[in-house]
Amino acid sequence: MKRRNFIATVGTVAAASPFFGVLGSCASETRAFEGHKFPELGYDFNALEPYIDAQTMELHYTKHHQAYFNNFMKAAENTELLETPMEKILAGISGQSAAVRNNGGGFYNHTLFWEVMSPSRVDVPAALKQAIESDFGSVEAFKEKFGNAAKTQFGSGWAWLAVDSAGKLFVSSTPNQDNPLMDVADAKGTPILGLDVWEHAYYLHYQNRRTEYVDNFWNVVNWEVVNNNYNRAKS
Ligand code: MN3
Repeated sequence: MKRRNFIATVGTVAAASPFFGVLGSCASETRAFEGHKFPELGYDFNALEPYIDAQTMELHYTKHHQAYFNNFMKAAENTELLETPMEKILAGISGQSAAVRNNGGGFYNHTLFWEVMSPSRVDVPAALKQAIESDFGSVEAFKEKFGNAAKTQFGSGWAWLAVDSAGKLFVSSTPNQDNPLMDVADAKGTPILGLDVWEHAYYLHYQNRRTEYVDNFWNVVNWEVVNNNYNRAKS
């Protein structure tokens, strides 16, 4: 596989995540929208082993995520969607086609997913820890709630930690490639952490053991990025 395409180092990601531009936030918030871009993966395919295996990462990124992006761009061709930030598209997704909903969602969700993972373990920063304790009781209680959402999502979908319009954290799950930004979501807000529980995300390594995959997710969460997402969602 063409590893040379994905040689960004972990340090580079921490310093300047390429995803912030795609998600249309961070310091570039005042800048004009520059179009939809397929993100770089900020680490090597084997970087999250043994929790997420290299083959799964490679297929997930180069095949699944790439396909969502390509199909979204195809659906957006010759429409104003090309010039519309993804957050805005998702907020009005009930007025879009199934192709835009599924592929735009898949494009956005995976971009966030790669971003919130890291090969090196990072503790939960103080600000986010305090908010989690305030809204869930404890970090352990939050992890249990999020884990349950991931484990009990029927069929394909995602588990989320998100911030609602009042700035409060909540846990939810969504089917398929939906997410809390969508106007069709039961629980609406800004996702700051997401876990893919489609079988393509874990089946090669874990087969039917989704529970084990979900429990191991905590070993690869990049809490620094989640904390940054939290601060942006609140501001
Ligand atoms: Mn996936």
